[in-house]
Amino acid sequence: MLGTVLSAMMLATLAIETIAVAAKPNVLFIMADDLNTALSGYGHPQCKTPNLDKLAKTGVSFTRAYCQYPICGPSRASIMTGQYPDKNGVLDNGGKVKKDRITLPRLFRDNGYWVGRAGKIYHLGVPGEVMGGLSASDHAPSWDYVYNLHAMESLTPGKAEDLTGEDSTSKYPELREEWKRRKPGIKKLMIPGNHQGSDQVVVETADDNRLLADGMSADRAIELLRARAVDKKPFFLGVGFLRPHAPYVAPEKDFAQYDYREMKAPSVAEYAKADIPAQANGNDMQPDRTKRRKIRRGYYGSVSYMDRMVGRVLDELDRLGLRENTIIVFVSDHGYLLGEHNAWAKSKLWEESTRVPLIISAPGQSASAVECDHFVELVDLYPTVVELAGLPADTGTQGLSLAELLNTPQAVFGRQDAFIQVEGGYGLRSGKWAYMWYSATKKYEEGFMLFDMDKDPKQIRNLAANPEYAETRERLHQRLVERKESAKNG
Ligand SMILES: [Ca+2]
Repeated sequence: MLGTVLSAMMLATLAIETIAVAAKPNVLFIMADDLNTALSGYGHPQCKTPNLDKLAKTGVSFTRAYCQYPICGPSRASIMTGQYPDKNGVLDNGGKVKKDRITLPRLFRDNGYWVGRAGKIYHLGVPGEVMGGLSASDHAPSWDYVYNLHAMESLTPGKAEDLTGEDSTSKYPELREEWKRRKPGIKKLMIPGNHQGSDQVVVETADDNRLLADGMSADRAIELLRARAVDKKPFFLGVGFLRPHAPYVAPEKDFAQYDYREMKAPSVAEYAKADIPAQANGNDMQPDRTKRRKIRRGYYGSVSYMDRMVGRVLDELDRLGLRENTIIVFVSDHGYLLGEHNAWAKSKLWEESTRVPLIISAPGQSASAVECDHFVELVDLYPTVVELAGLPADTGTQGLSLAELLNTPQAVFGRQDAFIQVEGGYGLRSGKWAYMWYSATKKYEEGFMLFDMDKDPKQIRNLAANPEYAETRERLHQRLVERKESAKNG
């Protein structure tokens, strides 16, 4: 009799423990760097991302997700604080999140979670800081545990080709020796003549995860997941991959999937016709046709490598039996221009540099393998993850939770447009329109752009000066100013 009672009590205790664990779902927050929507699951015709496509089958893919600011530091700070850049004050890569801000990971720490990161979550200068083993823009109160990268990046042994900058590849062997001699965590390592992260350098390496930043992050993430499977602590793990951020350092086998001669590059002549303000012009890189194609191959090969590393982490999550109780977010900090608008890289309001892939797969969500076409912003991720985990809402966040959209992607949603900013300019994506406004500076006149995204998705015909659209422009301008004010003061 006593035995039966004890067993019943033990069972009851066990049941309570099970419920307690289920009440605290884990979070695996995966970020890519400078990844635009070049995912096969997002309909890209050339880039292959089988692992992310598989994740999308278990979750919701957001087709109109926009970053708040298309460069690393401000975008990442905005995601982690749940606040717009004008509110949290991080408006360039030198900015840092205030120590006392209850960031998304910090909120989980405060609620009894083990919280760690492997790789780049807050801003990290690629490749200089990575080669120097630094992480100067991190937010220490966010984490119980950090894994800082220290990798050779451009200097990794392999076949290197510089497609845009001053060709410094002949200096790589000597610099590699310097890298080996230096202690990590002291100083950035810079490559002479290189624009540190914007030059389009491709390095084809051996398939050795111990040499490559994303392989290192995946390895460490796997170790950390294994430790959580043992200690059973609920966790928030941020895994920050560097690729496809330039330099395009990845194994030869990932590049081998792409023949540069088959890469579809945008037409220089078509974009050259566009009437746009000077601020919207890209940088001065003007690679020739062959180089344009090789850059695409470099970018896509890097995306495929990153995708493979995401696959390793997700496979381990499955193997450990943690998947069912883990909220998975996959997102990029901003998009990337690969010659569209005759522009390169980021920091512009164009669609290619502001729109990002976003996939969320959470326990208990009823929608899977579906797309959601609502306009959403990366500032929305903070309240979304908090709601999914059942934590108390943080009053300082400005985003809207997407949790309901994971059950009903077409449900009515409070956000009707997306708001983006860059240095000197603001953008609004609304219905069929893309509207951008650059204010006047000492150097530039005030500039406007208006594109009909139904008829002109490549954003070539600027309608801002066309009197037929004056009313539309005025309406969008008012809305943009409204959004700008509420981003700062809301
Ligand atoms: Ca970035």
